[in-house]
Amino acid sequence: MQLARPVYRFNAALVRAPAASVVKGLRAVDQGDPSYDGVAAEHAAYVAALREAGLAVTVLPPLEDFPDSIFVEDPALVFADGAILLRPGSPARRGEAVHLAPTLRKRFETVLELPGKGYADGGDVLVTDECVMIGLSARTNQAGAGALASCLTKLGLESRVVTTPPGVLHFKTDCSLLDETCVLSTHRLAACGVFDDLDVILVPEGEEAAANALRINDVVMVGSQFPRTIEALDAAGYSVVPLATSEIGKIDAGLSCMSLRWFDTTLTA
Ligand code: CIR
Repeated sequence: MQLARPVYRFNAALVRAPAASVVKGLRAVDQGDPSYDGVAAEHAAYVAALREAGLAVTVLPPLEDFPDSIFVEDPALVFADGAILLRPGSPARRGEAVHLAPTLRKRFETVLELPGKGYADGGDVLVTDECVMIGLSARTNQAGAGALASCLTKLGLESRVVTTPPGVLHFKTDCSLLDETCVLSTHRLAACGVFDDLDVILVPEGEEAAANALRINDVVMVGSQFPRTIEALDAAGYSVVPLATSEIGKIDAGLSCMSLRWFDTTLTA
């Protein structure tokens, strides 16, 4: 793909403040509800870290009817040249895209809507220098992946449909991009062969949830409760920003899913 700038270079982001209902967010394994105050504190620290990394962050108001709407990356995708409104795989989350649409239409000239009836979550999409990887999962089916690929083509982006290991919520639950040539991945995902053309740093056993890190500009944000992953990234030369994710982790979230990030050429900063 011909990208105008590094794939992790951003200057703008959209997030949504948590609603009180966030404590009832979806989860695969119930470890008890997160506390609202705990989620709000982790979210506030995340927004501060995005700003510190150089992004102009817009915070959208909470949506009580959608406990998981804090995870704005699932109902939409954004790129420098346009946005895509998705159809989330979880029926409880399908209405979230409608609430993002007006904001995206204000910011992007091109806003595509996923055609057909398939479903796709942004959490299943990893953008690399070479292509956009779309992971099939319980939240993204073949029809949705095909429809998404057609939208990406319209935005001039190449894509590849890959699989997510069984039991893993989203493709990006188990991986993140570190730079043009390297990804952070769990062993189980890397073993599927999806990253054979890239360098891979494996998260240490027992720290699988650390794989959902977030490279933005000069830093890599990583869950602060994963010391061995932080050490490995540090040793590899990355500038690590540890962020607490233990409360949002109770509703299966990591760092990438709480924002939509892009490079806005109309911003001068
Ligand atoms: C859900 O199950 O949809 C939310 N509780 C967590 C979504 C996290 N999103 C992501 O990793 N992309």
